[in-house]
Amino acid sequence: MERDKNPYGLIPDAALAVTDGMIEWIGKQDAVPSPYDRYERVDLTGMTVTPGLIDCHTHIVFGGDRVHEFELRLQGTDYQHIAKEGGGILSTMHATRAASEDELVQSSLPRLDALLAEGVCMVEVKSGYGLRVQDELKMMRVARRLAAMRPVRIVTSWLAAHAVPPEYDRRGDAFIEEVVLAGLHQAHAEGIVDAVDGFCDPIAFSPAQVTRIFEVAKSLDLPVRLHTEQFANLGGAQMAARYGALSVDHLEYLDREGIRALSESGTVAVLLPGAYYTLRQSQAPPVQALRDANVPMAVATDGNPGSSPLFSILTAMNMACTLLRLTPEEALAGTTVEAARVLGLQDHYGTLSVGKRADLAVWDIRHPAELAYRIGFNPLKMRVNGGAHAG
Ligand code: DI6
Ligand code: FE
Repeated sequence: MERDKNPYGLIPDAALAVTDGMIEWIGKQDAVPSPYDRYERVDLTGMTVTPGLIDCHTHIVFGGDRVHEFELRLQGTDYQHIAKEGGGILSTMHATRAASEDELVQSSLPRLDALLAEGVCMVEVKSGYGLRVQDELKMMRVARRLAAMRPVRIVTSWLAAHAVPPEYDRRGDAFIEEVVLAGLHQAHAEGIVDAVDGFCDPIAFSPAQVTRIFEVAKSLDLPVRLHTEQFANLGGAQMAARYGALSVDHLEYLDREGIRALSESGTVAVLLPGAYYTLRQSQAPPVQALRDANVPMAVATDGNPGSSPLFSILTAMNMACTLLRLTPEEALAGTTVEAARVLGLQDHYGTLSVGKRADLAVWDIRHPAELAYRIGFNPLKMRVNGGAHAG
């Protein structure tokens, strides 16, 4: 997935050497330098090796489920209406508050494992279903515990500004001070938060409110990201770009000014086709305009109980192609090199390059375009995490 090479940066008949969890050499098989003769060899004849996949936007830690809302939506009730009636994110909030840390670990593990089974080596996990300091912290601790239980890197985002809980009804600003920011300081001190996220939407927080959060993030030296332009356009993308946001996510209602701002700030556009599909949205994110403006695009599952109960990165890639018209190459870049950029880790992850971490996915396919092609079929042969065989 290195740029300025063949499509996909593909090297036919390749070999790579791994030492101490890092890629030490990569090139053609017939050009392997002789010092590597004494290395242990793994024969991957006929396979395709890609960077370990990266799911850069998930909410896999949560309590309960939202299957009843699935039924309601199928009968015609819309997502925002369910949210306004106290369902949606708030329904998951109740279940998440009620769950212990151990229970959340146990309920989240199968979702994490489903991602790993498809070659994912790094997963971002957000808070945002506690909406009280102690429960937001609990979610972040669960994410850190998951990282210790599986060979995977987990990156956490503080998304306390996801919805206003009932006890702060009509007091969004007080919620931001007393929960979002008070909790952020604690989470930061505890070392359990890697980035700050928010939801900028008429059913959530205004750009002015998010600005307040981003100012504090900046003072703590934490990178920012934003869920924005999902159901309406409040100018969240421009605001996030002003803060040098790593990413803006969803973007169905992104406009020209937003695209211009992103192209200037280098912010990655994260496309979440699972939510677009689940909510049967009629307006797709402006992929061609993003491409024309050279805005990098990532693809993620948004795995969550409501708007995107999708825990398959390969399906997200397929949907990104079929529903949003990405090329299979863009879809793979979106779950490797661009996803690494979203997490601020592009120097160490996301391509098969000398000096980067040896996170590899080995597939029983002949060409990388096949990854986005099939639906509900998993050709993963082997996952390698930091040079170690990981299933
Ligand atoms: N937009 C989404 O699609 C997720 N969060 C957000 O801000 C959905 C969260 C949920 O419905 O539980
Ligand atoms: Fe999300």
